[in-house]
Amino acid sequence: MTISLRSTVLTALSVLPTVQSLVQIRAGNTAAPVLRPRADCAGDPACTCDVLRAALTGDNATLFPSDGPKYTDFEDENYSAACRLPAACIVNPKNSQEVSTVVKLLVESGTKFAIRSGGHNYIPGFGSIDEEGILVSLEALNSTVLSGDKKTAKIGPGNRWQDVYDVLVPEGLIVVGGRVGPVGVGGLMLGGGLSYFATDHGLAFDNVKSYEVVLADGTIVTATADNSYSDLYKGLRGGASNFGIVTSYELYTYPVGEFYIDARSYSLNQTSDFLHAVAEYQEKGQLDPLSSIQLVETGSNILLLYNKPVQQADAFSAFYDLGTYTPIVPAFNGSFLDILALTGAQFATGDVRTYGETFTHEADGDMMVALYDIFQEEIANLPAGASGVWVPNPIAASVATKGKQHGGNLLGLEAVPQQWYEWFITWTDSTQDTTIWNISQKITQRCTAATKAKGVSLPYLFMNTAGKEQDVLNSYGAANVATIKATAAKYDPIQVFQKLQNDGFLIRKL
Ligand SMILES: Cc1cc2nc3c(=O)[nH]c(=O)nc-3n(C[C@H](O)[C@H](O)[C@H](O)COP(=O)(O)OP(=O)(O)OC[C@H]3O[C@@H](n4cnc5c(N)ncnc54)[C@H](O)[C@@H]3O)c2cc1C
Ligand SMILES: *[C@@H]1O[C@H](CO)[C@@H](O)[C@H](O)[C@H]1NC(C)=O
Ligand SMILES: *[C@@H]1O[C@H](CO)[C@@H](O)[C@H](O)[C@H]1NC(C)=O
Ligand SMILES: *[C@@H]1O[C@H](CO)[C@@H](O)[C@H](O)[C@H]1NC(C)=O
Ligand SMILES: *[C@@H]1O[C@H](CO)[C@@H](O)[C@H](O)[C@H]1NC(C)=O
Ligand SMILES: *[C@@H]1O[C@H](CO)[C@@H](O)[C@H](O)[C@H]1NC(C)=O
Ligand SMILES: CC(=O)N[C@H]1CO[C@H](CO)[C@@H](O)[C@@H]1O
Repeated sequence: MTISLRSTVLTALSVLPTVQSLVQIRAGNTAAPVLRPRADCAGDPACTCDVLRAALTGDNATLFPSDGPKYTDFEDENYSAACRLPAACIVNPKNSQEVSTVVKLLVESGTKFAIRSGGHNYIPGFGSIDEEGILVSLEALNSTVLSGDKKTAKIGPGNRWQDVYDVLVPEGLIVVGGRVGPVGVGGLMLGGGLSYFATDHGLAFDNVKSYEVVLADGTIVTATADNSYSDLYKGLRGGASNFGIVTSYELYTYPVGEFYIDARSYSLNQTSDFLHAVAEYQEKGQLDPLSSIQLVETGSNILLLYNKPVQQADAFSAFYDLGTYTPIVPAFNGSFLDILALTGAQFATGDVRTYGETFTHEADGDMMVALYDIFQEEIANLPAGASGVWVPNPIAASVATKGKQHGGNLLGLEAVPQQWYEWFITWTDSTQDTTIWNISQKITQRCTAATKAKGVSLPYLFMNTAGKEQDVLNSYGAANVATIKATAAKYDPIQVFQKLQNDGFLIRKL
């Protein structure tokens, strides 16, 4: 299907007149072109693409399908192959002024668009759009600049976390960001952001000092906790892409030294004991804010991390007590970059399609085992070539209280130990998409029903791992939804980000 859509676009483009004759009218003697989008650009993304090609300068600024491999290199950035859609063109603005130019032109011409930072969201249509619209790729906004006093860093949304940490860790610093190197900054920061420092510092977006945002009218504003855009600042701690395009995140830095790093694999026969150990860790070990764990894959692979060089950490006694395991690497003291080296290689892209969903429950070992069994039952129905991955994320009560201490967010989190699930299915054959979707729905329905039946269900849905039709914003509670709506009404009164944005966790869907 993709190929025939592409050739349709190619054919359409080949009959268009040249760009310059359409759009550049010079104003007096100044070199700057005044852009006059043709009135008949309305509803015609290819026409708007021509206007954009004239407006943005430099390499790869506007790429058409007819640009061949250059275009496909940028189309293919998405993590899930199901998200590689053939946009009419891809624009790569180089700075916030160019993002502003793009927004103004999209609005004037009424052209549909999608915003993409790292492309790791795996819902087709969120960070991607087909030939009915334009993909605004923020990849070129990829700088990481440490402040003079090194207390904060300004980070472009187009960065991958690996590049951010490569700059900061040699300075003895980290920011509260992603756990896996190739993941994008822009989307992760909007959804909250789960790091190895959540117990100690809260979510990634609880640690933002300021946001630079391009609003619907093209103005570029900086929002902080106490300037005149403090409501926008607060709104962005939950309201995601409902208000504007974030062009920079200024994050607080924290000192970092060596970590205790222990990557282990327990036998699948021990899964029940292993999941109970996770629950026990949440009860006791996780109270130590220097500790964190990451479950790596279905079954019992785990990363035990301690933010200090130690021989062993009492926080992990529930795991030490489990007995036999296979070391993935023997425990060592290493740098934060060593952790990324361990996790980064786990995730294949290429032609792999990915889809997953989320749900939340209060920490409870027996519940975890029952849910794992449901997942195993359901993925037994997957078609050939597909497989499932089950990842509970243990969240400490302090994630909610730290968020409050850092000014508060709009997620409506309860201060109790809890599990945020992230499970996903990978496959390659696109004819299996509907089957996978159906099985995914069943997994979420059955797991949610089981947590409700036991009275341990929590309403919160983690945006960063949520599925297409999950009611993420409503899971934050009515008062927080009202705040998000009021913020959107104030900063986007003509509803550009509702009417022209392709998809997302948008208030138009509530
Ligand atoms: C292998 C892997 C590991 C992961 N690890 C973690 C983890 O450790 N912690 C965690 O919290 N999450 C994690 N995630 C989930 C991740 O946070 C989401 O996939 C997130 O969407 C990725 O951000 P991105 O910039 O790559 O996404 P994109 O797909 O580019 O964007 C996601 C959404 O945000 C919107 N958006 C992006 N940038 C902007 C912007 N600047 N302004 C306005 N809207 C924007 C997009 O339109 C889209 O709707 C992981 C995902 C994968 C696949
Ligand atoms: C333009 O894109 C190509 C990939 O097709 C890449 O090799 C090149 O480095 C890009 N140029 C810039 C300035 O990003
Ligand atoms: C940042 O983006 C520019 C322009 O797209 C590219 O040339 C450069 O290689 C990127 N830097 C990193 C660290 O990815
Ligand atoms: C797991 O259990 C099965 C069935 O009880 C047994 O055959 C197998 O040897 C066990 N494997 C390990 C690694 O203990
Ligand atoms: C890490 O360093 C500490 C302090 O030097 C040391 O006591 C400990 O044995 C080291 N841990 C490992 C796993 O090597
Ligand atoms: C998916 O579910 C829908 C609705 O229940 C059903 O009509 C359809 O046949 C299912 N498709 C597949 C491939 O399982
Ligand atoms: C960033 C990334 O993973 N790009 C890959 C996308 O998929 C194509 C094939 O479909 C690969 O060639 C790219 O390397």
